[in-house]
Amino acid sequence: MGHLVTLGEHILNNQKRVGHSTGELSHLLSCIRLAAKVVNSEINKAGLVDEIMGQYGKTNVQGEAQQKLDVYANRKFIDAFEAYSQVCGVASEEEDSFVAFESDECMQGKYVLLIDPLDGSSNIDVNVSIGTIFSIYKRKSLRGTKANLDDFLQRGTEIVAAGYIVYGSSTMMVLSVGNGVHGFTFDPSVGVFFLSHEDIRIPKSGKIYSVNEGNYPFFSDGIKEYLKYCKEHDKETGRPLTSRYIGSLVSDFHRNMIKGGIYLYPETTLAPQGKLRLLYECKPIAFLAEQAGGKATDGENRILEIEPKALHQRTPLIVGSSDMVDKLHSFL
Ligand code: AHM
Ligand code: MG
Repeated sequence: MGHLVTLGEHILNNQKRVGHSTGELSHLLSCIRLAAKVVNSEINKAGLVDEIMGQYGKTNVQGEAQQKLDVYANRKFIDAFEAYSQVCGVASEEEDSFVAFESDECMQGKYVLLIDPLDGSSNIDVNVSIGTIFSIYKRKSLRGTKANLDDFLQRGTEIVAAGYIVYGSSTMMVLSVGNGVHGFTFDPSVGVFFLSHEDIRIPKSGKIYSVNEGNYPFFSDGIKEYLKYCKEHDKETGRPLTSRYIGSLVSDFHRNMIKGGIYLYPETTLAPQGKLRLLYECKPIAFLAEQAGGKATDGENRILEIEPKALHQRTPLIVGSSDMVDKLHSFL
């Protein structure tokens, strides 16, 4: 049997590759790895433990019901980041504002981290895959000071590292530090993430389209035409395409990245900015898509180039195989 590479080794190898690295990013990634294991074990118990199932009785800043596991994951990640002192601040989809850590060690931190601790959380109660999405940026403010809003409102082109954890039929961490995308599958018997998917490339084209088609009446004419095109019978171009929609961005994106496909959450007449959050969901997913050879846009602009104006800003998202994204654009 060949040598299995662990996520820990991969992080260290990457640190060596960068040469001048101080190890801060490696420590930060190790912290995410650890917190992910803790959250994973809690998620796996979700069906058993009554107290943490169901709604927490609160809504988050966007007015959506927060599930208890959201709250749990949010706390676990933020506490871990504070304890590891590798970031000066965290912005989370579950918090109204960003958290600027105040200890001297944290304020020395070079990075800020943005996180959606449990995405797709409406799926928790029905045992469907959910995910954690994160991205890391170098701070803009001076080291030794408290993090400020500008540290978090950076373009996606400034991302240093991004990834997600998908809590699916197995738990996986998919990560990019800017040199391709690599996937690590968690082996619960030894508590270790092993490299299982080296250098993931999104096929240039695929058969899958993923969209909440219940929103059809509220889509623009261009999107409606595109969806008709997906369903037309045409032998030569292999249509109709296959429709797959879980309602968990991480899982929908992950499947499409492996198999080839397109995910879209366009603007609607009811939600003119779409549903998904630019900072917590779309930019990290766009970074991974591009690192794997795919594309991500809001229908007009490259997601990574959008200048964020607010922490909880929303944007339409079209992401996946590059030829499929181009094809959709030809309808807009
Ligand atoms: P959440 O952050 O409240 O969990 O919502 C985000 C999720 C995405 O994972 C998913 O792609 C999308 O919302 C599904 O939305 P809809 O139910 O409108 O199809
Ligand atoms: Mg979310």
